[in-house]
Amino acid sequence: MATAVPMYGRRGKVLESGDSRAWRPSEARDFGASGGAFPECAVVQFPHGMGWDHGDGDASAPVTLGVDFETLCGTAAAKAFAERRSTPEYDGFLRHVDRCAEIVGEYGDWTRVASTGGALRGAVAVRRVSGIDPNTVEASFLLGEGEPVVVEDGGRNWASWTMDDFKLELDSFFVRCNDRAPARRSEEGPLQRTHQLAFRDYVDYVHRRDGDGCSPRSFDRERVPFYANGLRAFSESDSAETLAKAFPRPYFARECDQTDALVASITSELGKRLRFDEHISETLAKGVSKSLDKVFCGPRGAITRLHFDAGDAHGYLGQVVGRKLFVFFPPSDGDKLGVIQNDPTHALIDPLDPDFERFPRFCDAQPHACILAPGEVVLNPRRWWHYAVSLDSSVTVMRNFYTVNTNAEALVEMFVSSAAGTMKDSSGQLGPRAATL
Ligand SMILES: O=C(O)CCC(=O)C(=O)O
Ligand SMILES: [Fe+2]
Repeated sequence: MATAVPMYGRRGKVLESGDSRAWRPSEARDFGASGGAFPECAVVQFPHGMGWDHGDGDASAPVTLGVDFETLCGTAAAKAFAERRSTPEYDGFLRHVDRCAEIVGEYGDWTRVASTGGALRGAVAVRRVSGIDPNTVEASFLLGEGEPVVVEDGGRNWASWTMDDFKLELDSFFVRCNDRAPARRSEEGPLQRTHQLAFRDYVDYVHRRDGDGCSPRSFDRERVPFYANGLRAFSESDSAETLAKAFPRPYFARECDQTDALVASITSELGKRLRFDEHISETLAKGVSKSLDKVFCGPRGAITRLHFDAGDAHGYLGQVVGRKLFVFFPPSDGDKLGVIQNDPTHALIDPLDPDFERFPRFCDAQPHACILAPGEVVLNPRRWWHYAVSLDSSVTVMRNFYTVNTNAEALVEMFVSSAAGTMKDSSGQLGPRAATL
């Protein structure tokens, strides 16, 4: 008898979602009466049992060439990590390192001037505060255009984990990493390369690559680092609860992160109007909330190119391991940064190595820069452009959030489109109710 096979879009989404628990066929009966294969499932399959081992042995599993999917992915990743390939932004970062090294001299520490040297000369130092009153955060930093701020004790209730603590905890969690982040709809220069592997193997790669010390000479100048960015470890890993306990919401965000309350009222309102059963409302609420907490792990030189966060979201980014250089530009600088036409939340300027000939208006843009150390959290108001690069092997915990007074509308929109998607998913096409949203 055929097993209950999840519908298209709900199975084998390993490549898209990074969820290694997604359904994949593993027994003959999974292929159903038609015997057809599932092209979207990344596992070796044989339609109509072709090539199946019908001998004496166990005929229940598809032939897997003796290796499982995870192993195959890990091998491909290791090969890509060893390839000699770079990207314009990694080369730009290395030029910045060299300019900073020139400033401090042979025996100086280039990271001391990483936020003030080279192209960042003239950058405004991001304001630093500590022990702030959570009730003042919205008015001081989020209303109007807002202003980024480093909360030096922002991670005071966080665990001080090392990268190896993350490795132990996340272990076999299957993660995606890539050499150009974030992904863009269109790419100038080399296309983004993406690989997947177990988190423990990724951490081994980071250790191997970075070694000790971070002198300009110790950078691998031929191989761009792969960055494990936007990991949904808070929601999709078996360690979600442990992580939530180790890295609770920072104290200063207690009042201004109103996302949970907003999500609750939006789902209940939407549920009433669309006559959802409770289950759909809950699935929606969880799905949206889940997507907001992320982990970023990478070697020195792992870069997030210039962008602002989609969905009109505010964000906070906290360092748990290593230091990270952030460069911000105010929303009003957008037209000076080489915004990508069909990708308006992304910009082409490299803040560390700008091409003034191509983007002459960049001369008038005002960078704001900071180096974030472990335990510090930077608040990133909506629509502020930002660029980030790891100065050490790094782990960052990040969350996007919403407040009633500033960006709640965008959250509503996100729900409406996500609700339409959910209805589309479960009926195979856009249902009549979703179509009228
Ligand atoms: O690499 C980082 O820490 C920045 C991440 C970020 O801004 C984002 O993914 O939206
Ligand atoms: Fe961002």
